[in-house]
Amino acid sequence: MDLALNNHNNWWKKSVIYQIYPRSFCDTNGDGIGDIPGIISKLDYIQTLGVDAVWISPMYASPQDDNGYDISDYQDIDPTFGTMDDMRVLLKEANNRGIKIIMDMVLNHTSDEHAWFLEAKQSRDNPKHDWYVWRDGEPGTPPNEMCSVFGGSAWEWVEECQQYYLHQFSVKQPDLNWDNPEVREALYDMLQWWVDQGAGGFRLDVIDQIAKEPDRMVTAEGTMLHTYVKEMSERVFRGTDLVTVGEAWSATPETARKWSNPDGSELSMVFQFEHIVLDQLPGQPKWDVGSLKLTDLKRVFGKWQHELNGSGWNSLFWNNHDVPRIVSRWGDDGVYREQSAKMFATVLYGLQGTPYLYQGEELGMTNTRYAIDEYRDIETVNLIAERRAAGYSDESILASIYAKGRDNGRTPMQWDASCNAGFTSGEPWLKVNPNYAQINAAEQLERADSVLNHYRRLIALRKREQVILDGSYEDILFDREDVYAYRRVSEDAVLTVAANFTGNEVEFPAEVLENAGMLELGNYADSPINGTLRPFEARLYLKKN
Ligand code: TEU
Ligand code: CA
Repeated sequence: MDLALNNHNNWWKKSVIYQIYPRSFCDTNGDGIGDIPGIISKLDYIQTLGVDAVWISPMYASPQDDNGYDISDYQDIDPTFGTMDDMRVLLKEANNRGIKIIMDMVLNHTSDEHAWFLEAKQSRDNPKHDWYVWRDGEPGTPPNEMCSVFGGSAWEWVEECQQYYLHQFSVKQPDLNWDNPEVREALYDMLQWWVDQGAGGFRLDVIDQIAKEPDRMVTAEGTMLHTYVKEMSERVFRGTDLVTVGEAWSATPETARKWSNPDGSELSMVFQFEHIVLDQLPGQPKWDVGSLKLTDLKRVFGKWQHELNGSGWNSLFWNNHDVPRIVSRWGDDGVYREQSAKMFATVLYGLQGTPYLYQGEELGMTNTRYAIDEYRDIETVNLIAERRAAGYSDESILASIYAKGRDNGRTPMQWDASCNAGFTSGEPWLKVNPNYAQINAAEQLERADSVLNHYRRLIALRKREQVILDGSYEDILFDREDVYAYRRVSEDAVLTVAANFTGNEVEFPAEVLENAGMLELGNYADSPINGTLRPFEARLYLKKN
């Protein structure tokens, strides 16, 4: 057996990480925005799920242009969410329950209202000027064609300096200059400060973009990238039991073996999106909607399972705050909502890697359809303006937003059937999904066959069964476009998963039962039908040698 897997420092290989989007989690003061006291009040709920760590999207001081991913002070909490004292209570209360808190760190950029940038933009000879990325140019003629992820040019003119600054994201998110050693030192000190406050780890936002080379139009995987990440790791992470997860849209299995090298030289694991963009049309923006081909999903999952086994570590997820809800995307958010939600869970939780459970996913929460002026996400708001100006109809813009808009995943958590789903006593910052009377935590906690209880069983299973951690992976009947089946094999056990990705009854592949053992978990209350998989049916078999 892989020795590294027994190392206590690798606790996160056996764990499930719950992600909280704090704005939408639980509001305690009636201002319509979730807050830290709200998170504290739900720690018992989180503990019930059996997760070991919680990643919380940014709550630092911020003008909230990108809901906190624009930080104006890394070492303070935004009044929207509470105070630093609230944060200390949260760290302590979580710790008392054996739950680690993973801080979401945005190291690629700050807010344009961060003290560093306020100084940097004053003049070219300000000591902080070089902390950001500047290029000369003429007003109206940016240095090159680089575009912001949220639309428009990635360059913004500053009159005082007669220069442009780079912003890969919104104009209020200027890029930090990692080539300046003072910047790196300041960030490492700040990270260390959070370790001293009791943080259990870090999720590193767009970490693959820190070493950008704008003159070559390079954003991800710049020449110095892994040198900087190694330096950061050496300074802050090494020899600790922190979990560090790098968000890297650009990652390939090859680069992932660097990011998550088992020697600990970079990060614990990589968080990459190859499987989750498979319904994107090649070369097209995410807004042009395609469909999923199941064999593509198998190919991508299989590739990552094989290529990282023993040489790296991956994150497993269907949802986060940037993507639509999986049941609405590739499952069924109507009649078979519960079956499809449990099916996705079953397929994912049998794989090697660390699963991430995004708030509401444990309830099978769905996408929403709002009026065009009810969306709040900066990416969506910019899209509406841009596409209207380009002559698109509101109807076609809405079709894209319904399918891919980030607010789909950001509607308030559905706690119970009371007004506003028990999320707030006030006016929620983003409308609550109207289906909360049917879909909510209170109801699912009580019901043995709920999506929530299915997740609890899967999380417990992962803790129990070593084969999920280190077994080999093989596809069963790869070519089938309706059924995903695979086998994980170790010396002492075989775990087999078979799942119907369609809303029809399909033929159950007999090959699944070769060496499969007992049915351990399924997503239908009544017993399986021989030779058939029902709509979105998933079965998990376990054999102990
Ligand atoms: O996301 C990185 C990122 O590239 C996404 O913005 C992604 O491209 C987009 O959602 C696709 O439409 C991280 C955060 O997760 C995201 O919430 C932030 O907006 C972004 O970084 C900037 O910090
Ligand atoms: Ca609040």
